[in-house]
Amino acid sequence: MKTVYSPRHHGHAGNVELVAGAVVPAFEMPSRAEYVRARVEAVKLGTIVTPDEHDIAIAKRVHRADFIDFLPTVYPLWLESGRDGTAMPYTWPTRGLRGDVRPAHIDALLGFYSFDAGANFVKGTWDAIKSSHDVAISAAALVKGGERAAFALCRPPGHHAGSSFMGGYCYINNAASAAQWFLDQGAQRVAILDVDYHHGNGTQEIFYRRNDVLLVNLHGDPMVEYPFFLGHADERGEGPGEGFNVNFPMPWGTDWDRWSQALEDGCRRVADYAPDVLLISLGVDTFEKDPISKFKLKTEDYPKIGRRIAKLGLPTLVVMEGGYAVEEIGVNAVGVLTGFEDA
Ligand code: SP5
Ligand code: ZN
Repeated sequence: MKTVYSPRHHGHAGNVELVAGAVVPAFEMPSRAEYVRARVEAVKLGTIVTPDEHDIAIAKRVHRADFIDFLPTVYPLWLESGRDGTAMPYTWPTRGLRGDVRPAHIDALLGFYSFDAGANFVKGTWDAIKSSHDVAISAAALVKGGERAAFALCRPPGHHAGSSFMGGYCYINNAASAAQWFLDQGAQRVAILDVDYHHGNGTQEIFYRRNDVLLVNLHGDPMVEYPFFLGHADERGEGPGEGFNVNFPMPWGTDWDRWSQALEDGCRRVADYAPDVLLISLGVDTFEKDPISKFKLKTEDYPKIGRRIAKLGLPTLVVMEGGYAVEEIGVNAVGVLTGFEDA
């Protein structure tokens, strides 16, 4: 399988985030993508290609245009306001405040377009966001062109980004945009299987009222786990989308035995839907040694994930999401892909 990768992710570096009341170096860092790329090369998974440039209008099919247009302006506005370093929000229009009036100040705009303080900007962030989206659409084009599968080595990730908000290291929802791109290219039904440790709240929000995208999410129980405010089992979709959203929240400590049962149930839902194409939101933060997560998957489990997905027999686009045990991220993520190829 081919991998699409862009070196332009490198400029998105040196970010900080808030953890337990302290500002610390962000867990989402450039070496993540480099460990994955190195492992793709080491196991000779297939050719690594650089993405083509794709019109950002593609992303506006799943995101509000004003949100997408805001992203390249963030860091220039931040500098204009006399700051440097990391741009991040500190206030949000939550209950009791006006969320319908777009403010003018950069501090307010950051909160207006975010649900947390986890999608921060440095000088090279916009270029990395754009390149990550180019990676996803270029890899989708490989699948559309007849490849059985392709790997979009996206960085930054995307599944927490919704129609008009960023958060959780995510800005543009690469998987959602690629899913929409397949539909716009003539696909009738698309399925997304999100195996990242965290619930893909952005993807869920984007497709919640739609019946042309089935979304299956396996993740930590939002009662105790980030992003906390979405991802419960009773969220099944709304209106025409009812029944097209499937959540499998699982408790801290979940191991392969339990997790693989949810994978089996999720794969059956995908098979029943019989989509034209399958997207995998691939996070390997389910790993036992992940520094911010509490599942117990082992390195030997990742190829089994790939094998089960391959058994669906569908054209498949794998989109990189999370995973923060940096030194093992390559072995684990590429383990899913080699498992897929071996099936
Ligand atoms: C794409 C993705 O995986 N985003 C995850 C964003 C998680 N942000 C919240 C991190 C909360 C960290 N809690 C840290 C406990 C460290 N001991
Ligand atoms: Zn995650």
